[in-house]
Amino acid sequence: MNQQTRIIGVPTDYGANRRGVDMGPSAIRYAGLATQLKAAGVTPTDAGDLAVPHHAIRDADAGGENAKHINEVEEVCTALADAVSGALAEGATPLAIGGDHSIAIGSMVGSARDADIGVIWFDAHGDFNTPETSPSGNVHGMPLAAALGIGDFEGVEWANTDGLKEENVAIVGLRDVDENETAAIHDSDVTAYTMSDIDERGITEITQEALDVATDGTDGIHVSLDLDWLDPREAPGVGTPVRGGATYREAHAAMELVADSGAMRSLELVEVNPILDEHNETATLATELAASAFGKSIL
Ligand code: Z70
Ligand code: MN
Ligand code: MN
Ligand code: MN
Repeated sequence: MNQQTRIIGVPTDYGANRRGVDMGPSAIRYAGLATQLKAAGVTPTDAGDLAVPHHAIRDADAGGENAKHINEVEEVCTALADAVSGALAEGATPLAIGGDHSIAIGSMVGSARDADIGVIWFDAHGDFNTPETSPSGNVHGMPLAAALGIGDFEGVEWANTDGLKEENVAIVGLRDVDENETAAIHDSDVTAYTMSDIDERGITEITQEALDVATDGTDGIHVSLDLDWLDPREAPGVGTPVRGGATYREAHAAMELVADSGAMRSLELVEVNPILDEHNETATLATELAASAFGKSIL
């Protein structure tokens, strides 16, 4: 097999409340991402890191009261969208490594530039806030609403994408959702699965359904993997750990089903925070899950 994948580092923490997630790309590379991808039978190339604006002194609350650092997020996501669509145009599967989850706006816009896509969003959180509903103002809690043009994000050209419909979005693993987000998710046409759904029906059935949602009438899917989807026992190095997450085996099983579908056109690994990690184990887990998503098999 000669599938090419292009690693795109996105060392930003402008969307998050806790610093340090900007070191994610280094940690994930150091954990052996390229080696893992080769073991999955794909040929990785590394495009290096995108330029992220640097402020020597950063006020945690600076820039846009309801959407902090939105200008920096726009700059980074616009560059990422170009890098993702550029990789696809050259026949490589883009693999964005974050960075906080705000980068997903760029990944989705880029992946959907010349195609109709679906999205599977593995996350403890809904990431469905808008600047008007967000309790924190952190843009990493908003990327799905941004790409879908919900609320304040309606008509925001750099963030919206015509190539993604709510009907083709599946969120998997919810266990920490804000009140306003619950209403917005219900009002939308996205499909959302909580951890209780996984407990009741099993990860295989839920992932298969999510794949059906995301592939229905689309050219392929973007897989967005927030490492806080996993239980903090497996993935302690994240900014917002929430108990009761996916196990190591559930996460691998889900990624293996993604690989079996043959539908993945882009992938991202986000929210790895090396400062909060233990011996780089969350970054290591991210590389292993990427390998499973690209089809690494045991036999
Ligand atoms: C909360 C907010 C969040 C992480 C997303 C949390 C957001 N819903 N945290 N991803 N790690 O502030 O919007
Ligand atoms: Mn997230
Ligand atoms: Mn999350
Ligand atoms: Mn609707």
